Amino acid sequence: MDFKLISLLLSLALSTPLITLLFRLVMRWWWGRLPPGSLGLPLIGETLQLIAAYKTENPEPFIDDRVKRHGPVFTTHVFGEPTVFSTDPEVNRLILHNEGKLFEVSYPGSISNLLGRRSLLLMKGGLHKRMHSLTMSFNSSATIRLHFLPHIDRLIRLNLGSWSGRVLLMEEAKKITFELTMKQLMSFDPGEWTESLRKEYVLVLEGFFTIPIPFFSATYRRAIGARTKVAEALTLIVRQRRREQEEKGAEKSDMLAALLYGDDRFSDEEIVDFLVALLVAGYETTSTLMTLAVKFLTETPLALAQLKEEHEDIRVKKDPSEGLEWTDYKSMPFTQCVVNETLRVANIISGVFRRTVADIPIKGGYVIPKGWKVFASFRAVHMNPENFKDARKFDPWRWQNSSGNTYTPFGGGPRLCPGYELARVILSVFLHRLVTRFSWVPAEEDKLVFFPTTRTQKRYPIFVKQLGHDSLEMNGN
Ligand SMILES: *[C@@H]1O[C@H](CO)[C@@H](O)[C@H](O)[C@H]1NC(C)=O
Ligand SMILES: *[C@@H]1O[C@H](CO)[C@@H](O)[C@H](O)[C@H]1NC(C)=O
Ligand SMILES: CC(=O)N[C@H]1CO[C@H](CO)[C@@H](O)[C@@H]1O
Repeated sequence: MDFKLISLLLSLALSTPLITLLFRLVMRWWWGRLPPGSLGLPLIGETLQLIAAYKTENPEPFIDDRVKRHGPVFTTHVFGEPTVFSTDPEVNRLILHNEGKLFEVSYPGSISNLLGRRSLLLMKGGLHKRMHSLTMSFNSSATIRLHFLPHIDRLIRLNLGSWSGRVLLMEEAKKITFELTMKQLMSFDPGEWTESLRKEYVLVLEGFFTIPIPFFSATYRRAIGARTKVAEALTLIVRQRRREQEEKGAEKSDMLAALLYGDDRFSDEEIVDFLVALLVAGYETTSTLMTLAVKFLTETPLALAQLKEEHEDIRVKKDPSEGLEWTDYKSMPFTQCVVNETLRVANIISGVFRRTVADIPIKGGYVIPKGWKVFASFRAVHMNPENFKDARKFDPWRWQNSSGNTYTPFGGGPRLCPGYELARVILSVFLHRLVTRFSWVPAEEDKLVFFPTTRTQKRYPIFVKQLGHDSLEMNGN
């Protein structure tokens, strides 16, 4: 992080309170019916307050204060631009469902450089539609059931097989999700090559949140370098698979096969950017989800006990060497409540940025001007006691009675996250193998933070102990 630079800017800005005041008055006059709010300091706006709040376990005050002062939709200035911030489920729905019509996707330039110009997150219009429907087809239950479930189960067992004593849960979860993603995308089994690619990947990801001033950041430059290496490695794979296809025809049934052999004729560059983006999407979010589910369960012993019971029932009915089947996955109702509640409390995707393509009237008689940045906060909706009783409490049982119609853990509309079904299956299988094989206790106190990404500060170290019944079996294969 470029703290020196930030503090320099800060002192510069603080020395000019008059300019701030003037700026605000001009903004108010110019934009008339803009949702109320404060733009904070010139240049950096309220970015520092936002970051400070999200670095604690309790970021709610940043939003709550502003909602109290200005209402559920307010104007602020974060990450280099004035931004309309929505905490209102109705306005969020408007934003998500009018993608491509009234709003378009918009991320800071530093992020687009890392993802690649052609990545799914940044794509617009027809190309996005084609790529998205392709990934959505991979989300379908049938594909997961037929092609991925056996691999998911096998790779998770293989990884858990090497656990003993102290385990850094977040690191292990990342290793598992990376291996799973490589398998799904390109049919690669874990090995030295995937592990060295993963190391480069970690560098790319570190670059993601070095905003606000990426140009000066060493981390960011290193990330761009790492991205080039990852892209080169993937380009070789794509070329090789194209050659194989010309010689032998399509043999594999992974994502790369769908990209290469479909009717869309994607270029190598398009495919590589797409793969990079999918690796980013799967890797960080799914592994965080796995880690936090375990953390929340550990802190809620009643829920853990009920979850264990559900999975023991499945375990005793099966031969130890047998893999999990789709019917097993479908007989985990309480696990699904745990998955939903983990997603709600953790808010791994805390919201989405968009840009307006027209003046957009919203409730309260306000107008978001054309070309403005908006942020639809999912977190604010999920943490609002009006939508969820005792909103800060991890309470999986709440899902037994309600389906939560303000609940959007994976976004929605045309950009609904394509991996959501897959993430649910991975987490469910992981929990099954974990609770039927190990007991554990936290090795250290660890804290949840939300910036730069949602994670625990110490990567959640735990001590694991094998349970008696399967010490001789289940060594994976
Ligand atoms: C769910 O509903 C049942 C019956 O309607 C009720 O007894 C139970 O307390 C409810 N559970 C929760 C968590 O609200
Ligand atoms: C979990 O949330 C989804 C919405 O994403 C909902 O359709 C589903 O019914 C919920 N599951 C449970 C067990 O409540
Ligand atoms: C659960 C779900 O949304 N499945 C979708 C996955 O993709 C297929 C094919 O595009 C859709 O038909 C499914 O509805």
